[in-house]
Amino acid sequence: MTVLVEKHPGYRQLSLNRPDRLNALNTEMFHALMAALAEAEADRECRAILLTGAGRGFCAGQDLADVAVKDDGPPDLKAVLERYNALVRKLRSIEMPVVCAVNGVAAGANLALTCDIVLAARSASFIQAFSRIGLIPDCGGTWFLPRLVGAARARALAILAEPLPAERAAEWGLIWQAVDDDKLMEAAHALTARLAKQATVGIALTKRALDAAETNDLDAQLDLERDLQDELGHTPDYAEGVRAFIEKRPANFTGRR
Ligand code: LHQ
Repeated sequence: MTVLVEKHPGYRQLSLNRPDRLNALNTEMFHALMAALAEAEADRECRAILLTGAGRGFCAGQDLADVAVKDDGPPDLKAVLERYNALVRKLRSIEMPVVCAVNGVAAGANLALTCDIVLAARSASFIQAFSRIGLIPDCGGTWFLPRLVGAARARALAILAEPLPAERAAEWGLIWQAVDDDKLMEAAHALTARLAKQATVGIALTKRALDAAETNDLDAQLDLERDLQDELGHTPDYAEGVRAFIEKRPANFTGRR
C-alpha cells in the first residue's frame, strides 16, 4: 500500500507510504493518492483531510529511478507531469480543507505547498531539489513559491536548491507553523479535527475565492465574493452559524449544502 488511509471522526489521514524511498512518488502512489482523495470526496462524513508521510521523510519528489534517461532516450516527462498536475488540481479544488503535516524532508515535493494549511516538524526542511537534476520546480512550484515567499526568496530557493528549515519556512510564510517534532501529529490531528467541524462549504468557497484572486482584478473579485456569499447564504451552516451566535452557544455545523 503506497498510501495508507486512516479514518477518524470527520476526517481521513492519508500517509504517503514508501518510507525506504523517503516516500518518493511513483505511478502506483499517484494512483493510490488520487483514489484516496476520490473516496474521501464520496464519503459524506469526511469533511477534512490530513496528508503526511510515513517514516522519517515527507516526500522526496518523483522517484528518480523511474524517470532516468535510458539507452532508448529520455523518459516521457510530459506524461508524468500531466499526472501530477491532475493531483495538484484535485488537492487545490477539493471541497474540504487539506492539512499537510510535513514530518521530515520535503524535497521537490510541492505537494505540501498545494495543501491549505501546512504544519512541519521543526527538524523538517523544504528543498526545491529540481535544479540539482537540471529541472524547474514543478507541481505548481513556480506559481506557489513567489506568491508565498516573494520573488527574491523564490528565485534563490529554486536556483540554489538549499534546504530551508521548517522554522524559517514558517517565518518566511512558506508554511503556517513549525511544531516540535514530538508534537507534530498531535497538533495536526487537533487542527484537522477542528476543521472537520467547521462550515465545510464555506471553507471550500474560501479556497475557491482565494485562488481566483490570483488572477482576478478587484472588480471581478468583488463580483465573485458577492456570488459565493449569496450561495453560502443558502446553506444550513450559515443559518446555524447566525442562530448559534444569537443564542450564545457553539454552532453545530453539518458541512452540507
Ligand atoms: C530516492 C529518492 C528519489 C528515488 C531518496 N527517488 N529514491 C522529476 C522528474 C519527472 C517528472 C516529474 O517531476 C520531477 C520533479 C521532481 O520531483 S524533481 C525532484 C526529485 N527529487 C530529488 O531530487 C530528491 C532526491 N533525494 C535527495 O536529494 C535526498 O534523498 C534527500 C535530500 C531528500 C534526503 O537525503 P538523505 O536524508 O541523506 O537520504 P538518502 O538520500 O540517503 O535517501 C534515503 C533513500 O531514499 C536512499 O536509498 P538507499 O537505497 O540508498 O537507502 C535514496 O536513494 C532514496 N531516495 N529520494 N527522489
